[in-house]
Amino acid sequence: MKIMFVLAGFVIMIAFCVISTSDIAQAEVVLGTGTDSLLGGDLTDPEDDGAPDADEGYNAIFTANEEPGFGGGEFSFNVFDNRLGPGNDKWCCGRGGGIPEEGLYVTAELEEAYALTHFTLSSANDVPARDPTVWEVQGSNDGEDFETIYAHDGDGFWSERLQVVLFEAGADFDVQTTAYRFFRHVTFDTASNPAGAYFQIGEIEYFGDANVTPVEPKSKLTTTWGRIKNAQ
Ligand SMILES: [Ca+2]
Ligand SMILES: [Ca+2]
Ligand SMILES: [Ca+2]
Ligand SMILES: [Ca+2]
Repeated sequence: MKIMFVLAGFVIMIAFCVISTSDIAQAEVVLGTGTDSLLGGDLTDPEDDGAPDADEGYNAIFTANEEPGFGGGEFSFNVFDNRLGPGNDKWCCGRGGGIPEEGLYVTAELEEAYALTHFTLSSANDVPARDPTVWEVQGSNDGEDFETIYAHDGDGFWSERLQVVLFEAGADFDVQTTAYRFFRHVTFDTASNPAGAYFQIGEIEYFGDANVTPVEPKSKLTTTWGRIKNAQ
């Protein structure tokens, strides 16, 4: 009987440790403001040698359902120009008439598939009312059917202009066991939508693992329990 209580105690202790660990995970880490606070070397340009005005040096094919292109305007591909600043360093400001039901999206097609490990999203320099409030990061392997990887619920998370915020698998979204070749950012709403100039994003960086080994969530608990049993 006594051994039963000891074992029950162990189980409660282990469960408490597992729950505490998941609660400790920090969400939405602010890295700083401006170009220097970007992580750099993301999947769309690992060498950071992209020349946006010429659209050269990038390691991804970009597409968008609004304002495709880099140079010459505040176009959508400027979220991958490795810069945070005024003018054309951002994608701005909405095509008028409000955000369509499908959202405003920009897609990066990579040469090989990666499981998303973390990404950064940065605010642009204009008024906060144009910042995305409801948005998703999605993955696909055919560029047509997309799965939601991360969905933002409408809360504001930028406290400054040109601020770089990090979102991590295991803290902000599920650890990925599926690798994707297409990553898409979709904005469904902003505070000022649908009036006037209602949209802006400064920069997006995606990071991933090309060789994912799925982790069995219960393996740690099973191993610990096995050790306890063996010790009896
Ligand atoms: Ca490059
Ligand atoms: Ca524009
Ligand atoms: Ca940019
Ligand atoms: Ca980049």
